[in-house]
Amino acid sequence: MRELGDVIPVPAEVRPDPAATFTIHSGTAICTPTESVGLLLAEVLRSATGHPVPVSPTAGAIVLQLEDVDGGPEAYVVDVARDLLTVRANTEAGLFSAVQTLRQLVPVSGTGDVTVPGGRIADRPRFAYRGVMLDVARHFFTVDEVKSYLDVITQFKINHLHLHLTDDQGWRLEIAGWPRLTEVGGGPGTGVDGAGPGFYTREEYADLVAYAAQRYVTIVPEIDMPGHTNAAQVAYPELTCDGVPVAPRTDTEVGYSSLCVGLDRTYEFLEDVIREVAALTPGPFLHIGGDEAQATSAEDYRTFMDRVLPLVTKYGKRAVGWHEMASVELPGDAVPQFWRVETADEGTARAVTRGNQVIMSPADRVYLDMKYAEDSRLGLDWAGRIDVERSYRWDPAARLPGVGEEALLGVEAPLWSETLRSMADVQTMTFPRLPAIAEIGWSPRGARDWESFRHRLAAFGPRWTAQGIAFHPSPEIDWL
Ligand code: TNX
Repeated sequence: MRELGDVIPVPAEVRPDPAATFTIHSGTAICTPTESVGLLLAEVLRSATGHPVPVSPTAGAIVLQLEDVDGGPEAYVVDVARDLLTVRANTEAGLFSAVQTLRQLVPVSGTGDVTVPGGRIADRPRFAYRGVMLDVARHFFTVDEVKSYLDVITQFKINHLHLHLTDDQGWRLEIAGWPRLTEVGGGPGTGVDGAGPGFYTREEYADLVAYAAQRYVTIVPEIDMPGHTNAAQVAYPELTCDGVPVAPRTDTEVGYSSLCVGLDRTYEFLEDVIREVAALTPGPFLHIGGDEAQATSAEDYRTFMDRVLPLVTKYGKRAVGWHEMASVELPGDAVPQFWRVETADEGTARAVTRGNQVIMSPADRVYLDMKYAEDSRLGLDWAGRIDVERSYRWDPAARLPGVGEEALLGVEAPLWSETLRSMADVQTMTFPRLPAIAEIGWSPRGARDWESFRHRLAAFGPRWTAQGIAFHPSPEIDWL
């Protein structure tokens, strides 16, 4: 049997009661008015035991209920007693968080009774935003692949999935009125080395958004601009300043493309795109990229952002942008996402003094596309090599001068896909580093400890194997 606190992210409060073990047996049922979360828990417990685990609104020894608990919308309390296991939370998202905790306390699969250690867990997140980014522009991943990824990352209480939908090598979301974006930009030969074609129709994207919402995950769509726009300009030469068609690109250079800042057609295009993406996305965020705009002058960049930021507001969304965006005056609800290896950034700090919140994604700590070690088959190394301890031993509130705890919306781990060709590749780069970053985003700073973490992480080797998830067997961990 696992110990009550053997969970990632480590819970805020754990009080074991060794006298009160709960047994899931063939007669155990889940009692809950919240059927959606009840069914998810039932699925987990059926797989762990082979027992039927019915869900009912009136009877059962496992009780899930909505009730006031401390700690905000995702907080929950689990009480494990001898004959009763209760879960309380303010919201369904909180109950879902609790289910992810319980999930780690039972086997992935098996047949026969399973015991859950007794005691109380009272848990709540440190940050509201705990994200992962997947680059579907450099290499496309299908809706089913992304759904399977959501199934794994939610186990670590990740609640935002940022999709990098457009870049120089591809455009992956259908936009009404601009069919060539995806016909050409998502067609054969797109992606790095021409190896990652594909795009989401509007229906497919809506299906993905709904699937994420059922798991309490907010999709954050990114349309990168004014740079990283070669694919759009291949599809529509009218989006270049001279109207001359540009060649498709499948290499990994960055910083060479720019939308034409002085052209009215640019903003007609962007208004169509922003309106569409906003309409398809129920979540509050719309990411406008803004990174590596080396082909746009500083003055043009400012002109551009001053026209585009109001469009995001006009269609009811909060703009997120890579932190270069903070070189301009931002609306108060805009969110710069810090991504570089530097340990200071003037624009981000200035935005914080004006009240903006920040997402932390320092590349030297959380970039899931960095190599683990010199001999890693996958990944890049411009921000260094990142093994688990390096992902774990840092704090988002201590990274940038002027950007403290109160300024942080949260933490996100981006996974760029230049070197990736399959979901197994995606999994290998994600695990075991994502659990480290998830713990930074969720757990209280004082509850974190590297030795404890590496011990808890070791148990996930066999769990991932049982789930069919590829992972890097980091030598820092004594895998079980
Ligand atoms: C930098 S991070 C980029 C991406 C690359 C990535 C590779 C950022 C905002 N821009 O265009 O894919 O490095 O690690």
